[in-house]
This record gives sequence, structure tokens and C-alpha cells, in this order.
Amino acid sequence: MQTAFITGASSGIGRATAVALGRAGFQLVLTGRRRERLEELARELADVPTHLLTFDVRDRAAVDAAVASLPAEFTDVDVLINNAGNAHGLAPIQNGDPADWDAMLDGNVKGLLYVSRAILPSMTRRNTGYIINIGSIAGHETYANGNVYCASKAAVAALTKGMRLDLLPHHIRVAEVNPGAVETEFSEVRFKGDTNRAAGVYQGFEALRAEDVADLLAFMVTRPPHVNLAEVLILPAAQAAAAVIRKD
Ligand code: NDP
Ligand code: 8X3
Repeated sequence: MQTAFITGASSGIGRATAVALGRAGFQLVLTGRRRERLEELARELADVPTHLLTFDVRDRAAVDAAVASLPAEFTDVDVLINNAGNAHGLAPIQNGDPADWDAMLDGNVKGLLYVSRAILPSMTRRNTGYIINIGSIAGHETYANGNVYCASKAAVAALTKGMRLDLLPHHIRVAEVNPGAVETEFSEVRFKGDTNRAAGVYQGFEALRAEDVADLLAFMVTRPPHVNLAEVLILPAAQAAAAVIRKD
């Protein structure tokens, strides 16, 4: 049985991906900070062998300790989905809150690096593996007030290319999936719990569901070993660019 390690599995895209990869026959390592959410998901996935790790991706020592604690049957990771991340705030750069900047750069960029660094020895040793980084359309197009979130996702795009080059000799596939608007807890986090404002982001058009992105990820990781869907942009049909959405 192949092992998939999914960060940010307590919500949204990560949670839906856990369900999709469980159905596709993977055993799962599921991570996030909210332990009770992960436990609920593991109960839902009753027939899938699952191991839960609770840590903040920004805490390098906690990442290393969590990965080192994996039971032997989960240490050989075949698929790593670097999904944990969020936007914090939506403000002009001159009004940006440095605490939000830290949360985005430390979580979306350094967290992805810490987790990858901890998992990679199990892949380089075996000369196999598939790493999929969840970037964003925001990493390829900067929109007004998106400044630091867009920069964090542009860093994910650059890191994905760098990882693909560096890991080539080890037969490790590296890919980036770039969603447009997906209705998850993303906007609730961005707007610090303002659920009305968050709901407004998805009003007037049909946003992607987390399951749509999960379907794509399940398709990618079940391709034969010679195929790498290296960079995929997935948009709602109503979205043409980061800040261009048709609202009927
Ligand atoms: P959600 O808010 O629903 O999920 C975010 C997940 O990331 C949660 O499981 C959360 O777990 C985890 N997470 C966030 N910060 C940390 C941290 N510091 N340490 C550990 N885990 C963390 O949002 P989405 O599912 O939408 O977001 C998933 C990814 O998709 C993100 O990288 C996001 O940037 C990206 N994305 C989202 C889009 C959208 O429109 N929704 C579009 C493009 C990309 P917990 O809080 O339990 O730690
Ligand atoms: C999330 C999509 O456009 O709100 O990455 O930044 S967007």
C-alpha cells in the first residue's frame, strides 16, 4: 500500500484530498493543528489505515519531531501533498499587519520547506516519490491588496521548479497545482472569522469545491511513474484571471 502524507488535512482541500486518496487505495498521514478535526476525519475514513500528526508547520523542531515519530509502517512516504497554508488579511501594503506577513511567509513558504526537508530522506533513499505543492493562481498573478499572500505563492512556484531540478536525479516527481477560487475556510481565515465577508467572496458564481481539487490530485498521483503533471491551473468556469470573475 502506498503512503500519502497530506498537510492541512483538517479542512478544505487537504481534507477532501485525504478522502479522495483514501478511496484511491493510499494509506494516509494526516496533519494539521486541530487534532479533533483530524480525529473526526480518521473516524470517517474508518477502512483506511491512517496516522495523525498534530503540529504547526512554522515550528521546525515540531515538524522534525512529528516526522521522526512516525511508526515504521508509515515512514516510507510515496506522495507528499504540501497543502497547509492560508491568506491572512487583504490590505494595501502600506497598511499591512506584519504579524499577517509573518504568518503567510512562515507558513506558506518556510512551512513547506520544513515539511519537505523532513520527508525527503525517505524519498531520496528509495529514489522514488511524488511531491505536489499547492500554489495558487495568486502565485502567478498579483492582485490588488494580495501583495504578501501573492508573494508567498510566487515563492511556492519558484520552489516547485527548484525542487523538480534538484530531485531529478532521485526520480522524484515534483508538481504544482494552482487553484483559483475554491470555497473552503480560506476566506474565513483571511478575514479573521468574519463569515459574512467570507461568504461574499463566493456569492454570484459557482466557485470550485475542495472535492474538485481533490479529484485532480487523485488523478495526478495515480498516473504511471513516467508521467508528471508538472503544473496545473484549475479554475471555476466563471473565473478568467485572479481578479476577473463573472458574477451573474
Ligand atoms: P482552509 O483554511 O480550509 O485549510 C487550510 C489548511 O491548512 C487547514 O487544514 C489548516 O489546518 C492548515 N494550516 C494552515 N496554517 C497552518 C499551520 N501554520 N500549521 C499547520 N497547518 C496549517 O483553506 P484551503 O483548503 O482553501 O487551503 C489549502 C491550500 O490551498 C492553501 O495552501 C491555500 O493557500 C491554497 N489555495 C486555496 C485557494 C482557495 O480559494 N481556497 C485557492 C488557491 C490556493 P489547522 O488550522 O488545523 O492547522
Ligand atoms: C487563493 C485564491 O485568488 O483568493 O489562493 O488568492 S485567491
